[in-house]
Amino acid sequence: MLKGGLYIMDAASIKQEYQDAFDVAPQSVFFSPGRINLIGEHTDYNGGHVFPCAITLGTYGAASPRTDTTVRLYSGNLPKDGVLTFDVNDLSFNKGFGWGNYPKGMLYELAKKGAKFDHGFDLYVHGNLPDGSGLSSSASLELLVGVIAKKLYNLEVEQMDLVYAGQQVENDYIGLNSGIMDQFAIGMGKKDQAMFLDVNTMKYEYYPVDLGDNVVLIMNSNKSHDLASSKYNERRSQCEEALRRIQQGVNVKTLGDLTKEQFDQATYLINDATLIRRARHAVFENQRTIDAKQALDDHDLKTFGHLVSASHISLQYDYEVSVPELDTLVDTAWAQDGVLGARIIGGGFGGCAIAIVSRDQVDHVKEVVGDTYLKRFGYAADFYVAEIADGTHEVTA
Ligand code: GAF
Repeated sequence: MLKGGLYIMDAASIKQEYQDAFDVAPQSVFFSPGRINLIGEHTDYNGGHVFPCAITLGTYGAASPRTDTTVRLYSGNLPKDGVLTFDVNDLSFNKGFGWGNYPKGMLYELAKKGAKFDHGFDLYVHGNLPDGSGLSSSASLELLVGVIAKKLYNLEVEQMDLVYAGQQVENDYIGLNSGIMDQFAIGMGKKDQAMFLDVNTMKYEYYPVDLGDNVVLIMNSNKSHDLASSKYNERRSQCEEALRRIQQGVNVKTLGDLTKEQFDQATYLINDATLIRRARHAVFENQRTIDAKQALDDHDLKTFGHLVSASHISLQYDYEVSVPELDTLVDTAWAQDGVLGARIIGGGFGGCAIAIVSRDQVDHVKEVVGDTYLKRFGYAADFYVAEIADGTHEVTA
């Protein structure tokens, strides 16, 4: 069923789709969310803080064990790919295997941790995370398969083990040197709660998202961020190089250990304009994230909104991960009454931005931002009010 441009799914419909694809009913059904991030972008792999939440848009999966060692995969989003198959005795990466590498990679990483797969399974997935939108459909799929494998093979693993395995799929199997934020938010999410995570220590707290009369409006540029992985990896290496140079004179383990003042005094050690801007983003964004949580503690939504917008400016000019499409969404939102702040979310180079908007101004903001975007780029942006959801779990139909 389509509603507001989005495919609306539930456990019953995914069961039916599985049955149509494989001719029998599935044994179990699971849901894995996508994620947004209130603030704290490109801080995770720099040892800083992040403030994400899982959302109700995500990926459904229906699965049943098989008696042989074959795994059959089918995606309701990519029917043209047909059924992908592999054997649990060969979990090696294969570029031509496309989206199937995420489930296969998850089994590969779990096998490295000692999981034994003595039989295969059939899996049907269907998600309503818009394609290439930066709401983390890949981490959603990784955690989905992790939770399914835990159930089908009676694995003795904690949800956090699956979170780490998901990150390893990205880093070691797929080759994207991402941080832990997406898998963490998706695996550990709780309804109506954000998670304030210090990646240096992996200590976190759940934080009720109370934005008063405001909502988080997701603004999807519909410009895919698909080709962003090489630039993402480049940003990460630039931060690592800046850190190496700082470490010549200052005793720190990560950029997240530095205060803004310590960073300022260490810039002479970096002594390169681009590296200074990259590292400055990481250090200042970390502090902004801590300050944003404090602002919410103080019920100071105005300051929270300013920090959200400052994050965008830093991502645009210092980190250089924005694109005109995202800047247009954000700039236009900033100019509207009832918008407390707006910024790009996720890795960048396309995908989504968020705006913190007064509930009674949402329709107006969607209309003005949508019209401006359509006129400038010739295709439409999409808008969804974020609903904050539980992390990956089995659902009953
Ligand atoms: C992507 C990555 F997967 C995350 O780890 C994080 O670095 C994010 O970009 C930027 O904050 O979503």
